[in-house]
Amino acid sequence: MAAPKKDTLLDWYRQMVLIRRFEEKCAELYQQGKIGGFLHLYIGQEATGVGVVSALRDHDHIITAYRDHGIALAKGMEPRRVMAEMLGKRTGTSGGKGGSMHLADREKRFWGGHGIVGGHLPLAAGIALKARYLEQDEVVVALMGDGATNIGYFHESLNLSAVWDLPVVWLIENNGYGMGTAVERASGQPELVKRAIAYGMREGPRVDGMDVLAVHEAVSEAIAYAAKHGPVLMESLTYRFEGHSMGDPQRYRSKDEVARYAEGDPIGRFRTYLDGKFKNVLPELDEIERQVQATIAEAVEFAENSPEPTYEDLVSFVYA
Ligand SMILES: Cc1ncc(C[n+]2csc(CCOP(=O)(O)OP(=O)(O)O)c2C)c(N)n1
Ligand SMILES: [Mg+2]
Repeated sequence: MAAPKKDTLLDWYRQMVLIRRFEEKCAELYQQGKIGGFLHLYIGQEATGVGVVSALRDHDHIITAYRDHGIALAKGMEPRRVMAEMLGKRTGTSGGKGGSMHLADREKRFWGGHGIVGGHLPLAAGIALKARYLEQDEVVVALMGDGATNIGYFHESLNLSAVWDLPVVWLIENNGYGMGTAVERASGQPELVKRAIAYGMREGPRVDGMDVLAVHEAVSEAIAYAAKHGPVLMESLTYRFEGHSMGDPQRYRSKDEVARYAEGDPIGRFRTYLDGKFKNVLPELDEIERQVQATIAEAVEFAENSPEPTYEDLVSFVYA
């Protein structure tokens, strides 16, 4: 595969930094009581999100679970409107009704943001069935956590996708844990990608999820395969640096383990890669960092100064 151009690589860097800083700010706003409900941070997993989204063609679809801020921002949803959604404001991407776990953008073919573990997998199959039925060259990338592979939705969706040769890339973001349960404690076969064999679909690869280039390349290839031949099950080996959600005491892992993974921070790694590849690029990366900080500051200001939803908002779009 041809190496992406410098501008493209710097844009991936920008996206990864944007996700990181956006979420650090969200954690702060959560502590201040300005964000309510659940908040699941993607910190540590940015290379997977940006690698996947950058591999999508314009007409492809993407869907994920509740750890969705990274995908929303990488898909180009406006940071200020995403921040307003986090704060439950009227100017948010779903008018403040969805919040952290339900970011979505129909025009960008980003179908959410879903709180029920595995609940979005049948939807992914359905979107792919539409594409196959109408003979459209569209692929669905369905992200899920390692924990989601043990729920019935996973079995039903993967099985049907193989039976009907649906154009889906099933991508397990294996961050080592489903809440406080390590993969090895929950799965008889901890090499999750091997489950592809049971469904008769293409297995793999199992990619280094902390390496944005590796993820981009593997997913691009998987999309090309799925468009032609049907489903693929692949896995991205990643790690979340923060708790499952805010307030997780993290008794299931040691500080040493987190520190070990932090040494392989996907943003730091990519920065080192860019520094080795392009002459005198560090000032450019620092400038990107400054621009991102300004974007976040502006997003917070916009969100905080936005109006709360009204009573009419409360009763609109309700099915009874
Ligand atoms: C059907 C269902 N059961 C249980 C839960 C509670 N729950 C929320 S997240 C989670 C763990 C999922 O872990 P994983 O799929 O690995 O995703 P990660 O949080 O690591 O991104 C559980 C059990 C839920 N939301 N939905
Ligand atoms: Mg997990």
